[in-house]
Amino acid sequence: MSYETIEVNVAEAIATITINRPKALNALNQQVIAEMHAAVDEIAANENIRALLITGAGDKAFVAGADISELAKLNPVSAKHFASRGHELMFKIEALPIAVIAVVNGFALGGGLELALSCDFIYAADNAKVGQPEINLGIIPGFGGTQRLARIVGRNLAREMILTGMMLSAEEAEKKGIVNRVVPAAELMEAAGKTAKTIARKGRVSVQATKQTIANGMDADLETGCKIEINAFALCMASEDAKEGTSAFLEKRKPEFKGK
Ligand code: CO8
Repeated sequence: MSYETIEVNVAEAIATITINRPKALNALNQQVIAEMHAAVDEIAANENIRALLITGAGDKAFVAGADISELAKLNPVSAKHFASRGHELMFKIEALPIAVIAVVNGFALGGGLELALSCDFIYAADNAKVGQPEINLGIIPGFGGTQRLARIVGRNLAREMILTGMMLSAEEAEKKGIVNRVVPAAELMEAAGKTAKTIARKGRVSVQATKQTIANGMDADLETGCKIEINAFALCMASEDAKEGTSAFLEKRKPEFKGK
């Protein structure tokens, strides 16, 4: 499939989606959201793809937010539709059975930070900046920022960030647990690619089970979360990958996971 506002590449089982509107700092307009939906569906349907990187074109921004020129024209009805489509996309990314790494190569603001937060984790360039500056536009985050950011950094820092619109440096974002790793800008893609390849070599069944178990348990109480884990663990044991992984260890060889 061909796209106008994003680029999708697949190499060595790793897909990369690059949001490609560098003149608007890769701002998310409705076309980007629609094309991202289609690209993520395509990736979900391709069993040969084992990890996904999401990044922005150019060296200045990952995504500087929703496209403000489009936002300015929304009424409550069209805003609800746009916000809902954005939320659906974030949930679709979270539900992918493969690892998804946000490669934050510059500003990740508003909808850009929300997109990054829907990925499994974030690697950021040392010059990146993250924030939820919607308050400066007289609005609030609309692609999940009030919810996912608070779950990651806690209620009080989320309140401070969203109420002030402050930007955090990559280093501060790493300290607060928003970013997993800060890398010199020139080495960012390579570092994320290396981690993607590491996860891509694991069994597809256990990668998916890990993601689902953490996601389903996060909002539950500890006992319920642990019950979810017990069931997922038992299901994993029915897979060929589990037999292969344990046999390979005992036979002192490298496992060859088939993803079944
Ligand atoms: N939307 C549209 N265009 C943008 C955006 C944006 N979010 N951000 C930057 N641009 C454009 C600028 O207008 C400019 O275009 P032009 O060259 O034609 O004038 C170009 O990108 C370069 O930007 P700047 O000249 O401003 O570059 P600076 O280096 O001076 O500043 C900043 C960089 C700090 C990133 C600055 O551009 C900025 O503050 N951008 C806006 C950040 C922002 O407020 N983001 C939040 C947007 S709202 C949002 O994300 C809500 C999400 C939920 C929506 C729910 C749907 C209903």
